[in-house]
Amino acid sequence: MIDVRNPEDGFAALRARIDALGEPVGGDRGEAGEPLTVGEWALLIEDIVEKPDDATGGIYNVATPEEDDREYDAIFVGGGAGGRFGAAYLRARGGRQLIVDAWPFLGGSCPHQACVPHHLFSECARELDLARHMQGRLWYPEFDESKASILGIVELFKKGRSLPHAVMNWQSKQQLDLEFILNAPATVIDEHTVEVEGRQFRARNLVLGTGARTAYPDISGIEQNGVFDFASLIEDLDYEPTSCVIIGGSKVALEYGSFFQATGCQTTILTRSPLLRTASLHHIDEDMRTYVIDMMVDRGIVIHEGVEPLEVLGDGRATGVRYRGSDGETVEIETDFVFVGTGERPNLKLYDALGLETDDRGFVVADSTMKTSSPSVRAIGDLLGSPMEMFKARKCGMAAARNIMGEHYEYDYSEYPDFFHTTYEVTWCGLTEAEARERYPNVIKLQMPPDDSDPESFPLPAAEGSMLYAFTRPILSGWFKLVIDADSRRILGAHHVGFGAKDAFQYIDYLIRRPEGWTIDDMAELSELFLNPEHFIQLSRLRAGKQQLVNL
Ligand code: KPC
Repeated sequence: MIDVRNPEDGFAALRARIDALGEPVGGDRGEAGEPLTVGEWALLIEDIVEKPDDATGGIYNVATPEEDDREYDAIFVGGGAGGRFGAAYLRARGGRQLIVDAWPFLGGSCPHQACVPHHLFSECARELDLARHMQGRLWYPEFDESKASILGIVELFKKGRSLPHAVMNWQSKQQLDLEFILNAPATVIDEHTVEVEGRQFRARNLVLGTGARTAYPDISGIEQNGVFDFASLIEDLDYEPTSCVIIGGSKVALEYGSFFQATGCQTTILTRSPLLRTASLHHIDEDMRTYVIDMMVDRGIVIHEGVEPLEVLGDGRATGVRYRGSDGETVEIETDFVFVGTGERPNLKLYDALGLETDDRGFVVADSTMKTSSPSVRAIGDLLGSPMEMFKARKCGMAAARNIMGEHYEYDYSEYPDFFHTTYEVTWCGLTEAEARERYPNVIKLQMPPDDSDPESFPLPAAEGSMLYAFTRPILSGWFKLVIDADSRRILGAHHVGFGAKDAFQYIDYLIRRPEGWTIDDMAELSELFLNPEHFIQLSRLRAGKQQLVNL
């Protein structure tokens, strides 16, 4: 056990342990009796993570009865995005909270195995794509695939991930004043009680936020070495893959597949459902889908849709995948690297004692206040199903906290801006063109490149991140569409493939979903920071003078 709250009590031993681990990054060393610095937290976390059989026990930041003797308003089981943000909100409202997490850091899978490495990989994919495309031109050397190592990039991430973890612990303790127990699994005893290392903690409410894990398909050979998901890729990869077969067509499959291919690892995607038409994704514009998939194929990714994976071949180590193609024929493909991207499911074993209602896919059922079938238990984030995105987890946590603190607050996450990466950023919100035409009689669009152009020679869109493509092979520089109801002049949907526009979609989504909406005329009033990556403002201004709106 480590108590990081009371410097007088056992703290010297902790600092001695940290001292023995070396210099913190940047020499960020704290004084005796002072709280741990970010650098010291990083050393401690890395030490624990690197030793799976570590006997350190829980890391406690729990108030003494003298400091706070109130009953807990909530115990957050899981200190990932949902738990941490929910706990912070509840604390900010004057409540008392406790987070319990089995990992030695707060922040959950995001900084450890999921969003943060994914963003690193997607940035590498984008850089590698440009370097490959520009090779031999300007100052770009011939592209050397041997230097674009999946293993090397995974190792780079693993070497650096303790620092973001450390920031989460430091911020939660020093700035947010949260109570937590880390590096110790929780046992849920009943709807008010959690046991940690033999000690029971009671609260008015439990908030469950332990996330989801990849759901492997039940096919022979899937448990062999050489088969990975987004989490085990980080923890277990110890060789350089030479080719990749991805089983599944989720966002993760598209994103990691684009990364693997960009490094030069020939990647084949085997998916039952057509890509980007899975039920967990909504509002995928058909033209956007076409551009995304065409550009993946352009980069050399092989995509087989409508197929059924039958077996991972190999004798303890994957050597190939056997699948039934869309024509019914059985096919074998050789590979030394199988990646599973079939979506995620929660593990609810921890909550057996609660008997929670679940849906037919195994997700917890909760109402819009996050309340489960057990009235004092709320569930948040990926436990509830899609969208399995950061904003939803964090806002679920906040919604749970607000309700626990006596406010009636409903969170509806049925509509939201969405995104994923290939070698591009793909971002969208609102209605597709087809959905808009079903609901409104007079729909127009602003689109680049326009339908009747030759995209190979049409040099827009172009902005930061796509200029070099625009001046060498214009079709690679992106695609976008703004969908507008010509009668009300309201913007109904926005769809973008390119670079640098993702942030705008956080705001566009909010604006177009306001009761009063957001019109082409409102858009034309904005001041574009030219070349603005999504081009929406200037194109709106070019058309807004027209009483009868038409396409552009
Ligand atoms: C640095 C960062 O935002 C990635 S890790 C986020 C974890 S948390 O803040 O708890 O949502």
